[in-house]
Amino acid sequence: MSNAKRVAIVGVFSALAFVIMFVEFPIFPAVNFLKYDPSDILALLISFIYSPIMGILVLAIKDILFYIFKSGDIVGIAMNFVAGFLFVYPTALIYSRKGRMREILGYVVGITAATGGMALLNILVVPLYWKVPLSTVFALLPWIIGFNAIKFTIDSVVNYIIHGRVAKILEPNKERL
Ligand code: RBF
Repeated sequence: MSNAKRVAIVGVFSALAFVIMFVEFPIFPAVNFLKYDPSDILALLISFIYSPIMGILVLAIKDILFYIFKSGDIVGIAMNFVAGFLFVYPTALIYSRKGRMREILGYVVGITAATGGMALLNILVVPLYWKVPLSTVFALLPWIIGFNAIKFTIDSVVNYIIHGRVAKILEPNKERL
């Protein structure tokens, strides 16, 4: 693939992911600071079709744009980025076009890494961010775990269904398994 095409594709997917992030909505009222948006799917698509690093680049660019033009909340954006990274990077590394079972293993590891990692990170960050005692975070922990498990399961299912079709559009001449 040419460098120009690579830059163009990362640019287009980052811009699309940035726009898609505006649909964000909470899943559980108890933790309404956690909002679902499907933008990480674009980063996962790119990480599958091109490389894990290019997917992380899409993640970083859309988060920087969202921080500048919408949220202004550095903690929220940083949490969104870390969650996306913990999901996309291991999933894409394990996948690397090695077949359906590897792909499903990738999703399971990615969902587990993001859900477990974000549970730990929220235990550290929520008391500082909301100025609440540690006991409050532990009371919210089932919702936090449920949110991340649902978010990344939805992203996995959508990616599983569409990544082959998207690959054919982006790379029509490439040999595939
Ligand atoms: N996003 C996630 O995907 N998983 C998380 O565990 C998570 N924890 C967050 C904790 C705090 C205190 C904040 C402020 C945000 C968190 N976010 C998390 C990001 C949130 O869902 C949303 O994407 C951003 O706040 C941007 O609006």
